[in-house]
Amino acid sequence: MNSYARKSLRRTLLASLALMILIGCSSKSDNGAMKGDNGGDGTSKPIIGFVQTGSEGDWRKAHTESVREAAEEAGFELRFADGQAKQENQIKALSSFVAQGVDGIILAPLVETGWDNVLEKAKKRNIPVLILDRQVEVKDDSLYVTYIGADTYNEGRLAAEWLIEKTGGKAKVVELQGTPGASPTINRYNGFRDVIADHSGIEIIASQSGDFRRSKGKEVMEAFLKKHGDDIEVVYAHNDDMAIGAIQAIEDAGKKPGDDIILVSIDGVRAAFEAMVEGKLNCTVECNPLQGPMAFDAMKKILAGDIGDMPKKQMIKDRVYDRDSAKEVIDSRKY
Ligand code: GYE
Repeated sequence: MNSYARKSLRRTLLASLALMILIGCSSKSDNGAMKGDNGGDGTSKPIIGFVQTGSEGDWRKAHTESVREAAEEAGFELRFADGQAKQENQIKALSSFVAQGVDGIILAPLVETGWDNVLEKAKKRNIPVLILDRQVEVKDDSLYVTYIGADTYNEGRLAAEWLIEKTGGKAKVVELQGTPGASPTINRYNGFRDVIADHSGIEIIASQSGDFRRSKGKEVMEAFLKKHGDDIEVVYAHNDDMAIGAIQAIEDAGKKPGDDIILVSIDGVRAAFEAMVEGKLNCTVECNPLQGPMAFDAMKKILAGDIGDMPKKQMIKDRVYDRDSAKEVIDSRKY
């Protein structure tokens, strides 16, 4: 039995003891109600602390929703902490979950580095941590049990491959990057560049962060249009929300998004499918936010001590959609 399973067993024994005391009390006071039992069936639910990045856009909304639903389905109690786009807040929330002695922690880290100290605290208390969605870079990999998320490096590659096919390998591109230091930003930046390295006709003429936000994507695109005007042939946005912001900026500048300027982005949220059907967005590389069920399947195994064959990285498969395929699948999209 590993330390997590031992901890779970200890928790169950303590919970049973607490329950016995409660039953004793309630029969004495004869009030009928049984407090302190959050399972409703005499067993208490495992408690999971979930530290989310924030609420930067549509993808994130779907992600939070998926985790909440999956927790409920799996019979776990979820304590939710919104990092509000600040690593500092996320670290505080993690420390607080450790102090509360939760059974497990799910962390969607805003940025890749700076997690070693707080993860060590969790490890010392034998609280398993599952990294969800974005990756961490830590000195000691045993500080977390497993990572579950998308292959965001491959998404950057897929976006570049689509663009080369579409333009015959010749285009002037402006890039809207995600949040600085976040793993999908780093990976989508590198994946795209690794593919265009062999195609000298694809030129990135400007690149700046729009923080994965619609409003910031619009703002940065306005500045790009002012500076580079008609030179801009393509927008590569690290997520759909920024692409949709850029579409607004392009329209405000009197150009036709999707025709005068080609747009390729990543995520596959509903608004992107709508924009593709309207002809304003040319391509999106799917990044599935419905990661809750996988996270809780893994967490169940972790708490049962069944992690012998659990891979350190569990990646979800992505697909590429363009204006034609968007029309066929838009009604079946779940987010
Ligand atoms: O692409 C973006 C969100 O971490 C993969 O975060 C995720 C990214 C997603 O804000 O829309």
